[in-house]
Amino acid sequence: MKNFEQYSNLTVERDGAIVLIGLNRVEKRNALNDGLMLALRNVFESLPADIKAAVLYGQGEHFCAGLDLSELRERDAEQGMHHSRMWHRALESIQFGRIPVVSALQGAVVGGGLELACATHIRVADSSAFYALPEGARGIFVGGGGSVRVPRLIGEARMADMMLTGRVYGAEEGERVGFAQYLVPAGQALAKARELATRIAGNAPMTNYALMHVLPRIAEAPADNGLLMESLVSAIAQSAPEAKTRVAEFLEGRAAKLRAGS
Ligand code: 1HE
Repeated sequence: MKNFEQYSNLTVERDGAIVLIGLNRVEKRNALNDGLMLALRNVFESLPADIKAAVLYGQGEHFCAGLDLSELRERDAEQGMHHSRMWHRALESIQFGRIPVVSALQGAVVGGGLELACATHIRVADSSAFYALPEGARGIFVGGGGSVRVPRLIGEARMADMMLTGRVYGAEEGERVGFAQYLVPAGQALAKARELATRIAGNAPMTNYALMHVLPRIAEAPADNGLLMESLVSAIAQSAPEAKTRVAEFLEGRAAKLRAGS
């Protein structure tokens, strides 16, 4: 594969302007060990400049069974803290990287696997997907950014319920509460994620950048700061030559029409 390193626990494949990154520890349900987290960070930090969007998916029947629990036994408190910080850096390389990431979810999306999915920008689930935070039952706590990212998607009360009671959300309920933005029939998540990533790759880079890096900051800022940031970014985006070309295409009747469901 040109331009990409080979990884034993990840598959990395280019398709035009998008890259497909597959978790590849099927025999362990794609449980995330240190090697896999470091590989993920490495791949997201070294994407070639002509890659404009990514798809993240799990090989086999499950997206990801979370943290590799066999590695947990070996850590004391200080090592545990550094390990959690290592996860934070890896997941930040996805959420605040250079390109939007669409995840394709099936089967287990649990524990650290859910934390990983929550660091992507769009989640496409098929009807086999289920979501859980078994950390509660294992006597631990989330350590991969879940306490920050999960409440932003589904609310703090639902997250507390998941961890206190072991509640598992099925695919339909998961879409309704906000885990996934798209729900598709079994086996179709990867195809839908590819379609969306291809569309995203065709956007103006400044628009994609603003949605990844500015929108989440505006969402956390006081309203007056947010409005000012919005004006600044909007002015920068509309002054780019690409924006002028796209607006001209619309005015000359050459842009695709907006339609419900498209
Ligand atoms: C694992 C792991 C794992 C599977 N660490 N080895 N995550 C969890 O608590 C979820 C644990 N996993 C499961 O509940 C189930 O494996 C699944 C529902 C995901 C899939 O079930 P199934 O029947 O298809 O597979 P399995 O038989 O349970 O597992 C197959 C093998 O994968 C088996 O190993 P084997 O050597 O006996 O074949 C399992 O031990 C192994 N395996 N999941 C290690 N997670 C940054 S903090 C994040 C904290 C967390 O993520 S805590 C939540 C961890």
